[in-house]
Amino acid sequence: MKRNNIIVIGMGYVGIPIAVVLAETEKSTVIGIQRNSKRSGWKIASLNSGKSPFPDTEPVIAELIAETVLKKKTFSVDSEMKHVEKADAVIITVQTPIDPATKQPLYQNLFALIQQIGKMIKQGVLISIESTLAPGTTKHLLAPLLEQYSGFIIGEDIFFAHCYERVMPGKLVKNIKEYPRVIGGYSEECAKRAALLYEPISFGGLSLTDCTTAEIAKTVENAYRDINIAFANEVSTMCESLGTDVYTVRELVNNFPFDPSSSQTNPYRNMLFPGTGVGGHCLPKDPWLLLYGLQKFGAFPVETDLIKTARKTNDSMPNHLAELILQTLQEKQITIETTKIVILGYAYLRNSDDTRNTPVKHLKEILNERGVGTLIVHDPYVDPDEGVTRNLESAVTDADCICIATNHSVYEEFNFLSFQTMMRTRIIVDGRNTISKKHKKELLLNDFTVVTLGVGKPKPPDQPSFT
Ligand code: SAJ
Repeated sequence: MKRNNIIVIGMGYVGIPIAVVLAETEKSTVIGIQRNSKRSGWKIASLNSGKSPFPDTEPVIAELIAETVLKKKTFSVDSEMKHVEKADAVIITVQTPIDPATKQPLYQNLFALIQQIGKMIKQGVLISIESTLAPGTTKHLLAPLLEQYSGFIIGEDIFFAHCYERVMPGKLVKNIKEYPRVIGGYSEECAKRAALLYEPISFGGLSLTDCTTAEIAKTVENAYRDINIAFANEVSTMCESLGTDVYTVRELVNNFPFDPSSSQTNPYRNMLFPGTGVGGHCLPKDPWLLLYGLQKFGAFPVETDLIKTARKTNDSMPNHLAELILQTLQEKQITIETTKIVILGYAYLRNSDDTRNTPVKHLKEILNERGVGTLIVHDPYVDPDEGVTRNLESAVTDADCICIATNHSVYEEFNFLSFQTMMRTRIIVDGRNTISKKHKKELLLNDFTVVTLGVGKPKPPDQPSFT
């Protein structure tokens, strides 16, 4: 397969890494297409000047952009779709959001893009869609559109595959090169052609399958993680009720080795961490894409309570954390209307500036709805324009409660004792088990109240009842 001219549509967390990794091989000239919209159009000039849109959190990408744009000159960005006409391969990486109310995919933009591409592509082109899709989308929705608007037959004149991404913030390039890539072809020939495109950059190997299986694998991969996080969240609330520590329970569960003779082997269990909730652009969305595909293209209905309940459990965690805060304030006879609360962390993920679907947004909304007097959010990574402060001292001054909502490593290094004289009341509610056991002991000895999500108050022994 010829790979001289590659077009990558969508210059975001997925499009930019795949574009620069392909451009780095110098086997291809890559043009990134970015809509010149108000929100993201600035990326065109920024990328063409060799600058990364996320320099702080993705240093490797910044180097690769500079190298491929300025030195090798194998990567450039434009807003014009006309480059598709000469493309040997088109990689689609646009977002596939869901409607927050109906939980159904908002495919309008994707359909319009497929129609536009269909009208422009030449014979022999390979189209790879990396965006996460509901199972059945490639085969039943996008392929017919592509054939209708191009007049070509997929598998003979043109080739179409779903080759989903496995990017993770902070490891965008590493994952592309080192993780196995699943290639979901519309036909066997399509899968083979797509494999030729990805083979030179995929050192983790390629797994070829059909497009629907690939769509299921991707959405299941994230539904699986979402359910496991929900399990940890549910166990954490059980431990609160039973007066025990979920983190101790998790350590004991996970120290159950496959092979007792060498406990370093993979544990038999891998219980995840409870917390403030589940944010990001993958887990809150992908389980719903999976369910939509089943509902729309499944041959018969299937009960999917587990997946839906997991979503509900994870979405309930901001409320649970708010209750822990309000109960603790009440125990200290602090009136909600005059209290000052500081939330540490707004990003959905540790050491990240990414606030997509952050559960802390819900925590803020709940506390404001409950009439909290003053609410301030601190985050060392997130842009202050998102309503967060970088000035911690002024934030904690006269505060009654500090709530740790995101476990940025900077908070792990804090000596919270230094806030002793600044705070009005010394309450800390730790949503992410960020404060070490040792520091927690020091704080308790210095008139702090420290409440950790998932750690219950030991219950006094019940009087034995012999009735
Ligand atoms: N979270 C927990 N407890 C955990 C793990 C995560 O509450 O034990 C929360 C996080 O705080 C965050 C949310 O879940 O709010 C999502 O965290 P994540 O670690 O899953 O990170 P994401 O959203 O960036 O997920 C991506 C996914 N990657 C792709 O879809 C390509 C996911 O499949 C990966 O497993 C994940 O990165 C990863 O492991 O880093």
